[in-house]
Amino acid sequence: MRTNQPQTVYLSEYRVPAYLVDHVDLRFELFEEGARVHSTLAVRRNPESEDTSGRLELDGDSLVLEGLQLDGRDLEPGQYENQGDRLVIPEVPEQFGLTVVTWIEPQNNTRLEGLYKSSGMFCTQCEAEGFRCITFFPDRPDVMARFRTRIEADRAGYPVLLSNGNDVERGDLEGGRHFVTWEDPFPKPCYLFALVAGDLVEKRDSFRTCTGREIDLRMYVEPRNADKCDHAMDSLKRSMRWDEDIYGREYDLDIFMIVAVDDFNMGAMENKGLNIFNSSCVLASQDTATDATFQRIEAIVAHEYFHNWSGNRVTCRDWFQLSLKEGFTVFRDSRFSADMGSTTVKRIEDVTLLRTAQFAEDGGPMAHPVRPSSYMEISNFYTLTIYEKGAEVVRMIHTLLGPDLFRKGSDLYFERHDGQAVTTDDFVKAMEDASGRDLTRFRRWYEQAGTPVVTVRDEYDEARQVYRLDIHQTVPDTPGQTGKQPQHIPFALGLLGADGQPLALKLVGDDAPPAEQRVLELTEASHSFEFEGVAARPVPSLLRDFSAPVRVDYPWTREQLLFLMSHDPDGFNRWDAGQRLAVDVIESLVDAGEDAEIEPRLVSAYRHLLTDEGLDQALVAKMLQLPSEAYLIELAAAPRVQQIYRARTRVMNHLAAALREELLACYHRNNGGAEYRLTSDDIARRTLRNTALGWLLEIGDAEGRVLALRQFREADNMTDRLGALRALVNSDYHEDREQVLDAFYQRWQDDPQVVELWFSVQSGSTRGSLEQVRALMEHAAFDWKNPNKVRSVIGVFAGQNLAAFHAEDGSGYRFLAEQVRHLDASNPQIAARLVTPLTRWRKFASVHGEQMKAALETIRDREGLSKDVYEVVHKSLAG
Ligand code: B3K
Ligand code: ZN
Repeated sequence: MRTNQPQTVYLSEYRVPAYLVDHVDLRFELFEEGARVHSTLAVRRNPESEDTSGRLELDGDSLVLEGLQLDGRDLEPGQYENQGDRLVIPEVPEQFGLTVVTWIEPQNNTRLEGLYKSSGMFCTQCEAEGFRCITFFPDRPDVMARFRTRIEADRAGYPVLLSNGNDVERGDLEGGRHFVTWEDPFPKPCYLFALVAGDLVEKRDSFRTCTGREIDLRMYVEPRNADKCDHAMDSLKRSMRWDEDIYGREYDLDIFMIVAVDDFNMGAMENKGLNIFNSSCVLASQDTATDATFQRIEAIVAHEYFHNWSGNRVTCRDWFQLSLKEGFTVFRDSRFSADMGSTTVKRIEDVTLLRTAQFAEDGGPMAHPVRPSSYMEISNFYTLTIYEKGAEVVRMIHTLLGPDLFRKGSDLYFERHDGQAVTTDDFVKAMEDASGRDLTRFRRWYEQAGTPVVTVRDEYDEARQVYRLDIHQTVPDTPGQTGKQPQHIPFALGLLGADGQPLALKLVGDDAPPAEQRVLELTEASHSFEFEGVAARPVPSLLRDFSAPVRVDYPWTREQLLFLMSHDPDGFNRWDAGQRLAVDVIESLVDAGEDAEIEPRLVSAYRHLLTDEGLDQALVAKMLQLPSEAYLIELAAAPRVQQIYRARTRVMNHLAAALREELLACYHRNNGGAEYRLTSDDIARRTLRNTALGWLLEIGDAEGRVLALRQFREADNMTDRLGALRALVNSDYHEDREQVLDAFYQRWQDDPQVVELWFSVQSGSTRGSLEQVRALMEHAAFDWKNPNKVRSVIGVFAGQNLAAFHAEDGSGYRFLAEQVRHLDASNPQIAARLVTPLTRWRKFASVHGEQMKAALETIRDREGLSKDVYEVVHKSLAG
């Protein structure tokens, strides 16, 4: 068991830094046995600080201190104190130069924070607190400095040497070594520092900005990946154009670089001018990447690029403000993706993630506000709440202000705070000042955790021709927060008449001209809205386009849902009505006997979707997906996973059997031999045919099997090849399953990204067992040091193969706990992420809950537990 409890950091204890650093001069000597880092800082006392003690404190982690000089003079042992995680110099002048020399071992760095090696190359990850693993430094985002970086390494092994900014000098050194010096003219926090050294090929392109500047775009990848850069490069250029068009933001440096590395804890990192990407989030070709991967790459390239303004030029004052940059940037990349493809489909995908995973987080032991007020380990707060709910909060401001005032607000924000480290409140203030709107109550979205529940009841008064909505909101208690205040909720809605036509909405006592959609603003616990001139009881279409991240409680009947499914002009709500209907049908079967009837109207609704070619096929492709088990579990108060799994499978099999002919027709209709393209239409066609194939194989259809085997052999792209593989792996055709898995591996074993897909198809298959997952971990391609492999086997098993993870005997929980204990020693960040499914133990029925809790306790009792895992496990077990 860990003996010393990690410290909690509180927002209320924020103080401005006592010392500022204006300039950092870095020199890296890179060797196989380690690296020596020479750092010279131009330091001065912060005039805004009340701390006049003259004491300088720098952060450090796992550093060997080799030298320390103040204004060129060596400091004697008594003049400083090296506490390991802190270097203290008790007396420093008002202004001085400090030189620190440290020795580090990147080749042994398995945490992948700071400077480390991946596939033979050196690379860095400094956000949030990785820079302190490189040298002693005030490692906090409100210390912004200009960086100059000289990298020295063996020329043959590391021909490419990169850092932030512009390369200003290069040359040869003795012993076959060389150097490059980089200078970044923009002051930045150290979390945006980056360095890369390796044997990489360069792909070049360029972009002309709105003011006519030519920007040099470069991608650096391992030679074997040279043909997988085009999509990322195109995505980058589209992002640059979009940020100019929509936000008026022009790129500032003359070079923009992207590097792909295989071992990376997350998706990518927005280092100034030198973005570093997880290979799986940047490399793609038609042959190796699925449609989903192509889309993910476009979104992540855009996200990191957009950070150049929302994150780098204007950064966070402290890590409690993380959503300032992440929420805003996710909002930006989400709108970008919507503009590049289908707005409705993108909204459906965002809301699916939010409702399945963020709502679960908000209802669990790690629930925290968009702006948290405390943490132990900041790495644990790169959460769905900070990112996705944070984006929803910005989106609500956009809805309340409208696009023009929102743009005015973002212009003011960028102008007012360029070059500063600021707070979420500064962001809201800029929006308020530019629009003249009062967002006082709206700020509660940043302060209160938990998903609000909006209860809607309605009444129709035929005599008065008035339709009334009574709306009530509550925000549930979360750990450490009770008795919450009402939040400011934009609630978009429309009303449909019996003929399916939208009604013109006119509120009693309101002068606004009638409109087919209104955004009601909920600011109190309860409101009543009366609509006049309503000739008959309408069907309400509530929370259109999911205008706020809330749960809506309204007693929908199946008739109403079927009606909305085919008539709602809001595409999102048409999809949502289908989801609600399917949820209702599946839930009603959870406790029913095997012979209970399955709602026949669900079959006809799906038949309609499959056969009416006039419908938007991208939307149909989404509407045909049944709600996931994870979502059904999230919705249930005390979920019984096995019963939910069986009920959902029954519905799927029933639909597949009843609609066999339609599925075959849908498959053939969408199986054109056309050239592979990434348009929404083409993506929809591939989704439809692979969905059809999956359902046919689910019921063991012989014709479906033949089609899948042929598609597997003949596909000219990874989406279809993987679609066929997945369908066969999820079928009862065991021999085929083994054959295609083997053939696939033989063909793609040298491509790590494809091998990750191969792993996840198996570990996420509900036909797969825990033994099979254990066998995958013994496979030659599995690598504990590579986070992608760990995620694609262990993470996917616990997150997608829910029937096996929640096995009655508790074996899935014990398995996960065992892997977390193992991984914590080498990579605490990834270990802490893996714990997530166990943290939800209180939600599950008694036996499961107890088994999950017991598994958590075995993690808690591990000796030398990391701060990351300590925080998650202790908060989950508390209370
Ligand atoms: N800002 C990085 C995330 C860093 C995570 C550090 N544990 C990627 C992004 O959100 O763009
Ligand atoms: Zn980000």
